[in-house]
Amino acid sequence: MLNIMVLKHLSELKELLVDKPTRRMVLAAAQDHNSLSSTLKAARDGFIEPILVGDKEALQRIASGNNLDMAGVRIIHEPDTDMAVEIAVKMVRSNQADILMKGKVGTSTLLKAVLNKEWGLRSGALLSHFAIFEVEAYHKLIAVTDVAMNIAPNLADKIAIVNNSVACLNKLGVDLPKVAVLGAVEMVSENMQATLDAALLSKMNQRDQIRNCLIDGPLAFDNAISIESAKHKGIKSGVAGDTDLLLMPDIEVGNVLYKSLVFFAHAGVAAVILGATAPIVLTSRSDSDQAKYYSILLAAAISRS
Ligand code: COD
Repeated sequence: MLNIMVLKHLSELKELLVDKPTRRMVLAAAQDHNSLSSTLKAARDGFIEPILVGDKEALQRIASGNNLDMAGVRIIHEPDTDMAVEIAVKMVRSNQADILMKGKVGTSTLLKAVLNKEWGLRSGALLSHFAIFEVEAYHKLIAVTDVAMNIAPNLADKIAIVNNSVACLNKLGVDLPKVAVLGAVEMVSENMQATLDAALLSKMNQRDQIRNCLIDGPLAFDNAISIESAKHKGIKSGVAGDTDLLLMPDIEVGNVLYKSLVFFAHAGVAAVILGATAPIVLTSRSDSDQAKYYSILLAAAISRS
């Protein structure tokens, strides 16, 4: 199988979908121009079969105003946003759809529906956000977690976040992803919780308590992504300079890195929520149409077969 970490460009995600069956994707509160156009493009390219749940009149207005072709696309008319989200989540739960995508609805409304104890998509695992970036200055795609869901993960949460991401990378063909646990420094400091958690995660990995990956940390950002920086500091590491996955200490660091990569480094991004019974495409309003399109492709690539 093709290994995603030999890829340099998100456009190559398409190669992971060759010979994979078309996935059914339900767009919740579908009357959102960017989400709708990226969904229709992914459908036109043959990667998904879309189901739109939302306000039909608004959908038709957006489609005709933006030259979007919705011919043959299944639409479930539900103008109430909360109800549209509930219908979409229940369709995934009852196996009428393989992927859930957020449309014109707030992130926390969608996540709370996904976490609903009676009809949500809980699997028993912690849900976490997983993003893959295409950055000109790095020699391959790089994954980052968790930049958007878990606010201040403790050690147990970080173990679950690593496990979610590693399982996802394994599905994408990376047998032993290199995981860098970030801190502000590369030495363990009793005053910095992130460095303590990083050291524990590394030791748990060495002892096979966290499997299918190679973890090192704490690593400062420069050591994680640059072998010259690591050598300069005298760091011996099987991860430094060739990281596949960056584990963030908390949502603020993660979110600032995400936005810096996109706005300063003009990085491309694809992102999904992992740990639910199905992948969830949950991009933010500021994400480009292309980011939404690649996120749909990523979700399709990891969706159950
Ligand atoms: N995985 C699994 N279960 C969870 C998770 C999770 N990540 N988070 C909460 N739960 C469960 C809890 O165990 C509990 O049973 C129930 O859900 C409610 O838990 P609360 O009260 O702690 O959580 P909520 O409902 O107040 O909030 C959950 C959110 C995911 C909405 C919250 O963590 C959040 O707002 N995260 C940040 C999302 C965000 O704003 N991102 C934008 C950045 S771009």
